[in-house]
Amino acid sequence: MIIPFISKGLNSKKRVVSLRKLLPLENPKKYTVTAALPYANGPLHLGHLAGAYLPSDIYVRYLKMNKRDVVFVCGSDEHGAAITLRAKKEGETPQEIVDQYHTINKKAFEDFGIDFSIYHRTSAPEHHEMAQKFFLELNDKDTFTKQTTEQYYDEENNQFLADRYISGECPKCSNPNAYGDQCEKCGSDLSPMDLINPKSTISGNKPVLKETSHWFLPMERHEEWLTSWIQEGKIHGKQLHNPKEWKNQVTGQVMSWINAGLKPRAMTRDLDWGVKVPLEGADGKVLYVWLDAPIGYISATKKWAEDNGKNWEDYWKVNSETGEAETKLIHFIGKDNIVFHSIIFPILLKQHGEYVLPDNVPANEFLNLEGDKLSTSRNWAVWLHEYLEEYPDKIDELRYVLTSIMPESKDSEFTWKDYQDRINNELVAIFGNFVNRVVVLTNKYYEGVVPEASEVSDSDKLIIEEVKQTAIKIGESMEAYRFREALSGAMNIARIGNKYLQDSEPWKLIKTDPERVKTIMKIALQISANLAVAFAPFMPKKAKQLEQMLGLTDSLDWNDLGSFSLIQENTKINQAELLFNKIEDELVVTQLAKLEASKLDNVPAEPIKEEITFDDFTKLDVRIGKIVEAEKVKKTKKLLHLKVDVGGEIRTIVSGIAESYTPEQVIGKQVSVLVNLAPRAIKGIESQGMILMAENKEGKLSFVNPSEDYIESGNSVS
Ligand code: B3M
Ligand code: ZN
Repeated sequence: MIIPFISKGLNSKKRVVSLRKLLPLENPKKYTVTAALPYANGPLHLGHLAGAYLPSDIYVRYLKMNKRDVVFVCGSDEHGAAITLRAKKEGETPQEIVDQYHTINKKAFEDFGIDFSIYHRTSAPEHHEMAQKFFLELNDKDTFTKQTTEQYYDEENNQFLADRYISGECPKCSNPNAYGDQCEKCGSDLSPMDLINPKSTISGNKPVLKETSHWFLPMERHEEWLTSWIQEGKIHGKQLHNPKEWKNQVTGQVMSWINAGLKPRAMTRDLDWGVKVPLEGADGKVLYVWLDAPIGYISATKKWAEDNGKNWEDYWKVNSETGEAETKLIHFIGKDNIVFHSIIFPILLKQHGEYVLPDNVPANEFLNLEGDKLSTSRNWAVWLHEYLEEYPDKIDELRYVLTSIMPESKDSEFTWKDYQDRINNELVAIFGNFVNRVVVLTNKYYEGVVPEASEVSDSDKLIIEEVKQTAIKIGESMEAYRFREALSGAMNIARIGNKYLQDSEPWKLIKTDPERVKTIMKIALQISANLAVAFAPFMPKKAKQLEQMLGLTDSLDWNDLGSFSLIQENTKINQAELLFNKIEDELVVTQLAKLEASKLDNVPAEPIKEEITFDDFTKLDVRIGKIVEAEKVKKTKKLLHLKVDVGGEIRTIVSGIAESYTPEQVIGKQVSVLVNLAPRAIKGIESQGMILMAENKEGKLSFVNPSEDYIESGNSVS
């Protein structure tokens, strides 16, 4: 039910509000917003931003503009195999790795304008303390069952294998690189025993089984209430949240796991890096990182509350008298973290008994890059810290582009060409152009003093109405976590402004009807002020710059959106300055070249084979040959059956070049042939030699032969 806004034309201060039917927690006293804690084992890339950090920052900025009491927590996830494997690879300690990347990522978030209330870290002592206390409280409530089971073990490294220490084929989607706790491709939660052909990620060896004991979370015990909570938003008949506000792909994925049957999951590990299990008989064991890390949200809130004179329990616990939740807990994550935030952590929160449950988990899908998946290991990424170094003056532009392509309901793609087009065709040509014309003309006609408007025409009223309606829709999109849609609404206000100027042509009327121009410019200035409000959550720096250009000293809040009395008559605006600059082709070319170069840099060179002697080398007899016949070997993809003239003798050779060359392409080609290789049968054909080929990074083959003018069949190669 939308209660229509009350508008009395240009000077009404009436709030433009859209009150939806109020459901529980529709208007909570507080908001607890979390963003997934990034592993402190590497830098951040655009996929991280578009997945969890930009949407959460936009939402929190929107809440703060609505004067809501919100805490926005994040921090470094500093335990688990992701850290220790990186440390092993770099020859550093886990603490050295997390110290390095905690600092880099914390600064990168700040510079990009992600305005956390606190950016904490799970290696902090106060986190260990909170996690151990939380674990003990759960254990005292019989949350866990202690079980001795056989676990995979790497004998070469004397280490049990769980999580990212073991990989194998996912039984659900056949991803060959699934981990021992999760498949990142299909998101499924796994245990090491589920993996097909498991191998140690430390040594690559096939693991053996060895007994060990752990504290398991019997998730199957919680299936019933979880089902009701996810499907109806209810627990034991009590409405907690509105399930219709959850994204279908989130509830769908959670229900698929519940319907497949939840299984007990080990919540401790045989590791030395992490939060120690605070129990007798638990030496050498730490909390599973996915038990410890979400508690990091709580320990971060506690630290923030202590530093800001607040009570952290107000942001995490139900009211101790009424049992009612008085805060809205929202987890912003990527889709690979859904199981942990919609099943495991809620089980722990509910089991504890005093905590609120998430009101929503608006998980985003993945962002791809230039036609390929973003990949840290393949260095196929646009790194945030590098972007900030190269383009410190284009931060809001990147925020705009990433929000425009945000993978809110399906994977999406970042390309540098699209980045250029959106900045040039939308920010420069629509938003920047409109504002610039308004400010330039106001300075030109009135020396920057806001004119007194006279009669508002019917067409003016339509424009005002259209902006007000758009304002309502933007607010609704924001409340529903649809930030792409909200941003598009903000840009529509700029389009309305541009069209209004184009249609009313004040630059022509100024000679014949200066009074009319005063009204036009007054309305155009109000539309510009609306843009400063609408874009503030998305592009905070540019919005502030626009406010200053318009001489607005009081900071605007969300309820000003849709108002046409934001700029007072006879106040003075400032001189025009370009909000955005065009992106030149050269930037796109440079960045694409950088990505291509990273591809080459990134393929690990094959290790050089065992050393041979000169005598070994002289045994090789390589001749120049000419391919005189060629055909594909039936029922194979890679093989060509060749006849090669090696100087008076025709050799039959089977060669694996069919994926790089067709038979027609190779007939007549001069090639280098190893002619004294022992013959061998390949697919029933006796192959009498080998054609020497070069292979590039993409696996494309090409012939190895001297320059054309030097070649004659039968010549030897020495
Ligand atoms: N460290 C992020 C990841 O899976 C993970 C999030 C923890 S949020 C408590 O890449
Ligand atoms: Zn899978």
